[in-house]
Amino acid sequence: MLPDFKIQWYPGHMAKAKRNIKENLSLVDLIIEVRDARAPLASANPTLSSLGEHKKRIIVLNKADLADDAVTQKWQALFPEAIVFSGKETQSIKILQKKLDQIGQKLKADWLQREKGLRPYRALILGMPNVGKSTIINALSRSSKAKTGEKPGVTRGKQWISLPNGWQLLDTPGVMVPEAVIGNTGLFLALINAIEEKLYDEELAALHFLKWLLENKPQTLSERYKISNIDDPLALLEEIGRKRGCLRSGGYVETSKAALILLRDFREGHLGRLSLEIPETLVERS
Ligand SMILES: Nc1nc2c(ncn2[C@@H]2O[C@H](COP(=O)(O)OP(=O)(O)OP(=O)(O)O)[C@@H](O)[C@H]2O)c(=O)[nH]1
Ligand SMILES: [Mg+2]
Repeated sequence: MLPDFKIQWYPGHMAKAKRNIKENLSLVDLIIEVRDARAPLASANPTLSSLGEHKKRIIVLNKADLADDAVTQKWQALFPEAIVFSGKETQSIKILQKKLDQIGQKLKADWLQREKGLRPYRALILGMPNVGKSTIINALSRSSKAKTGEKPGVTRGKQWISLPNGWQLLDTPGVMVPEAVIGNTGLFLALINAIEEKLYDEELAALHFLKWLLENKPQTLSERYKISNIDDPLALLEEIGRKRGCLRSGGYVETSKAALILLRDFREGHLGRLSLEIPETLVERS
């Protein structure tokens, strides 16, 4: 039996995050909520969403290039308003740009009707750490003004970035939602690298991920690691370590290293396009 997967949250973090979001919301006309297309529910922001209930919102399912296309289409059918996005594909940038243009035109018409002066349209980019908020801003502004990086917590402070189409986007640090972590949510957040590594045990995350793969996508293991007849997560991690040269003298396998290889393989798409959450499984479970 694997021990439960747990995340060590900082107390007080959430209250500060809420205060920041409230402050930022008062500055903008629109919320662009970025989620990860591989886990659109785990990477949602239910608590924080309720703070901005009265603001217009666009949901962007980012990193679609890493998710299973067929599954993403199902999510799109459930959330027809959501924009499926990949920072790596120009087509999806155009779709988001068009959406912003439409909303901008509506705002302008409304301001003119109410005889209000014109000003730039403003949007707040909101989402869990590492979902790709800054990358989206850079894609839209065709610049690299927003700092991006493969670890969570890259954006530290607020930054306004202007787009050629009259919008100003407010980049913000990613926000975690500890209250919302139930079932596999914490594990999925760790896998998509939305949680700082010091807050959880990476080897345990890898073992839980292997258990999930065995139950949901066993072919991934044979395709990537050429392993097909092991059905115990720890034995599987050891075998991955053996195949990837994570060995110490005496044939001892460094499973902590093997865990990092597995996590990196998933995050960089080497396990193929893989969606962690699938609408059907959610329906079956409820
Ligand atoms: N494959 C893929 N990678 C992406 C995509 N969007 C962003 N990334 C990568 O994901 C990582 C995180 O991107 P950021 O834009 O820094 O994420 P963020 O949400 O601003 O993160 P914080 O500032 O830490 O909250 C970077 O390594 C990006 O290159 C995408 O659509 N596809
Ligand atoms: Mg950022």
